[in-house]
Amino acid sequence: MAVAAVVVLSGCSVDQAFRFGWPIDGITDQSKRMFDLWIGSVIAALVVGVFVWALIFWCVIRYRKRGEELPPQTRYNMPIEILYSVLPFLVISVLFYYTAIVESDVDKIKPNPDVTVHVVAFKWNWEFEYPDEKDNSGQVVKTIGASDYVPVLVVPTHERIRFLEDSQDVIHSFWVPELLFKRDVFPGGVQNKFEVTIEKEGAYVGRCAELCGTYHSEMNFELRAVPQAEYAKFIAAKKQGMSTPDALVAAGDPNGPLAVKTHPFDTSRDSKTAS
Ligand SMILES: [Cu+2]
Repeated sequence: MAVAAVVVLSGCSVDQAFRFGWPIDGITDQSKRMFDLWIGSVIAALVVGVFVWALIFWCVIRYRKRGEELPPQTRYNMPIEILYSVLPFLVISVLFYYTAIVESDVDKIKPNPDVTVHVVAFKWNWEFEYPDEKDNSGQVVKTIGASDYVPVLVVPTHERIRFLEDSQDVIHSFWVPELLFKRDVFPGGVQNKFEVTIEKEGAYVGRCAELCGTYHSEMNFELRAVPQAEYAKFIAAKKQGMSTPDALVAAGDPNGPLAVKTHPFDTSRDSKTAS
């Protein structure tokens, strides 16, 4: 009854209930490994929990008060003392082992990524450069956000993308919720990096996840994961000197030239609307 009430009253679907609090479907292969770790940990916790509840209820019922006489007091029972010292250590060892494996896998930087994106964060927007792609005049292909333009970061699906991160002023954090991953962007030549392979096409809102000043909450961008062929068309259009919206139209992106998951903020000081 209690479990059913929690599921029904919280408005969770059955599918969500069996995610045991996992936030959203990730779109990368890395997020699937993290999901598996989460489910494994929850099942381990439930097994321990059910065992402990069973012991509690058994003690409550089997040894309930039957009279005024004090029952025999057991102390210094070595087997039990050793058992409840060793068992928790075993439990955390197993959790640590699998966490370390998944973490090093999610964090892995392999040689020769398919696509490299240089993320440059600044107060309060983003610049995305493709260092391997140069246009006709020898300039690196890039997209820069402005107060009236949400930068759209176009990347291909099913290819390993390496993100290199630099900040021009303070610490920001690159976060696309659907990646189930975020990483701080540091100033001062400390370059963070990570790699993902995105498996699901779509438009996803990206945010700054590190409080970086007045307009931190407006520091949004959009990630477009597109098929390889469309990505190639987009890059070819950018190399000809097109703007990112024009290149998205030229590549035939179904989501259109401008961000669809977020919008530019109103720079008017009288504006009261949030992003
Ligand atoms: Cu920021």
